[in-house]
Amino acid sequence: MSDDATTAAEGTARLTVGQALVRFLASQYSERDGVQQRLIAGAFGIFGHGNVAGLGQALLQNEVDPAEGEDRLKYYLARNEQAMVHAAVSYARTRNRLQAFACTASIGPGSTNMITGAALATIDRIPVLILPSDIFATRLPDPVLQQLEDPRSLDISVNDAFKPVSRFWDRINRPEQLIPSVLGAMRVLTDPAETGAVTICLPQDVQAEAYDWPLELFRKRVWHVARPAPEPAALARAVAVIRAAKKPLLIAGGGVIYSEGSAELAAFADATGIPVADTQAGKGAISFEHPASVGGLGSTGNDAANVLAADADVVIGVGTRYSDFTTASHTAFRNPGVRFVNLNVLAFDAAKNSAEMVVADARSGLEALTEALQGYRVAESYSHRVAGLVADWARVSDECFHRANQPLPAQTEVFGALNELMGDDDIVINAAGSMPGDLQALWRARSPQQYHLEYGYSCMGYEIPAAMGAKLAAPDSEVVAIVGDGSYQMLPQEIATIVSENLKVIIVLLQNHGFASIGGLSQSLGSQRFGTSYRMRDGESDRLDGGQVPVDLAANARSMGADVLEVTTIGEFRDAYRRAAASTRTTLICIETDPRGPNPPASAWWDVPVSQSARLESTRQAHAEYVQHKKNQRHHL
Ligand SMILES: Cc1ncc(C[n+]2csc(CCOP(=O)(O)OP(=O)(O)O)c2C)c(N)n1
Ligand SMILES: [Mg+2]
Repeated sequence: MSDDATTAAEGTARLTVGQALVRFLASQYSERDGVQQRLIAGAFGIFGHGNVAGLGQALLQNEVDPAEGEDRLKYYLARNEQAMVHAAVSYARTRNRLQAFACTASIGPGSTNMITGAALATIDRIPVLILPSDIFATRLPDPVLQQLEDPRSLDISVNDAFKPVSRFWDRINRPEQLIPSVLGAMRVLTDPAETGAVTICLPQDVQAEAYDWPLELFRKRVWHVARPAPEPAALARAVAVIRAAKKPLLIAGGGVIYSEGSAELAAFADATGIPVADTQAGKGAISFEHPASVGGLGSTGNDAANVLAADADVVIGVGTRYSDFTTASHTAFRNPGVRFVNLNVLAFDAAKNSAEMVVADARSGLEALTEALQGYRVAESYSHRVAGLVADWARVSDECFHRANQPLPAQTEVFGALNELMGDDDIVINAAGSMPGDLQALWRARSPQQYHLEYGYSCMGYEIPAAMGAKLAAPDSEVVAIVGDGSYQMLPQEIATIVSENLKVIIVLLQNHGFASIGGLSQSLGSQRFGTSYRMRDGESDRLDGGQVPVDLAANARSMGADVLEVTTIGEFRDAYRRAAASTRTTLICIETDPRGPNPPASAWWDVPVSQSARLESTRQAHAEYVQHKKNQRHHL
């Protein structure tokens, strides 16, 4: 952090903690590559007794009667606290982590509703500022409504539950504690290695307490988002490993996109011929049209990437955290001598799989690697093999995209239509269900922004609020949330927020009356799809195996102000998409799809443990298969 041109003002201002926080947040900026922008773009919130008179009053005053020189911190009224954190995360991700949102909630349930969102942010390494309200610092009226009372310690509140899911956690028990706290919070939000959920708990009395703040606190501050360069010795070690490689494979993770390193990745692939596979967060880091692009890798990856991974002698992981889906639960890399080179801004990730570590920004690291690898190129024969595998998979993808399944369309046909109809700068959003797997295997991303899959936390319900966040971040892009009927029923209510903000998004609802994903998984593990489809409880069997539940999700979306188009065929879906794209209003397109797929052919495994002992024959069989798969699992030491 360094000082901007503004001069330090003299004197103090008497403000409440809430007012000081709002004024401070409105004057924070981020900077990378010479571009400055507001760090905290706005605040989502839901008020209750914990924040209505503290932070709520401060946001009101900021909106209607700001102090001289005080910038606006725009307030957005969400419908659910978990959802507003999802929206905030989606915003920050779409802005490549250079801008974030604050989220304010009341004490108790309002605040704990945000824990899921905080976990998602921290796991996905996306900045979000979480402002839970907290119990009275004075403790005079204890126990207040919604207070957890811990007989062992009066210093514990429900907000302590944010600690394991936050990269920074603090509680402001006295006004002046706010000063080091907000400075620490901004540092973590803008540190690419440390970023995630940043939580500052605000006791309800302290929020309203006045203090004489040094005016200097509110001057414009610019937080420089670093691009650490690789250490020369580490670079040399990595280069030596790569130069010896005959069958290398690069894995592009989300870090490439957040560092805006796509051009450098393409230049690296051009120069070296090294094939590039992608993770859920990294798809689009390289265009699918690039000759080195081999697409999705791992449990839900495609055959081309997985065949290359199985054989690779050197795996170069760039900006990836190597989730189990990427490594196929540590069965993807089968070459006995395989070695890893990891380029990551976070040493924790760079060290995975006993790699040669290059701790650096993805973009500056790729640039340095390309330069240092001059003269190195994979053999022609390897490039031919890559091209052949990619062409084979393209044929499989085309089949999945256009299979004319009967009587219900396969969801892969919906994805094919979207992939063809959406523009390069449009954004497709998804997070959970059977869809991420199909999308990872099939989607042909043409830009770093187009493919927005939340697959670190894979949180059902992320999609609709995330569409709002992405639309706020990229107003000129069409934003399309693909949502399963299960996910829809988790968190549909931000449609009302989207409508009230005059935002236009498209929601594609895939109705298959339950969990195609977990249903299929259940069957493959011997659990017979138990409890995975939405059925009425049957009076006679007393089980959930009656008729379909008569829930009308289209009517639900309509009730919140969305236009709704209900279609049955892929032809109708294409027409509906064109209508939705041409409209200025938020539109939900509902289509019933086949819960049994067909899905793209699987080429890798995922470790989900099967009961070691069971009376059911289906479980015993599945366990026998499981034991076979486990044999392929390995440590990379
Ligand atoms: C919040 C949350 N709860 C539970 C899960 C576990 N889970 C993963 S997919 C899934 C079912 C998703 O159903 P739906 O949205 O209809 O998608 P489909 O499986 O039918 O494609 C469940 C319960 C999850 N990922 N997130
Ligand atoms: Mg479903």
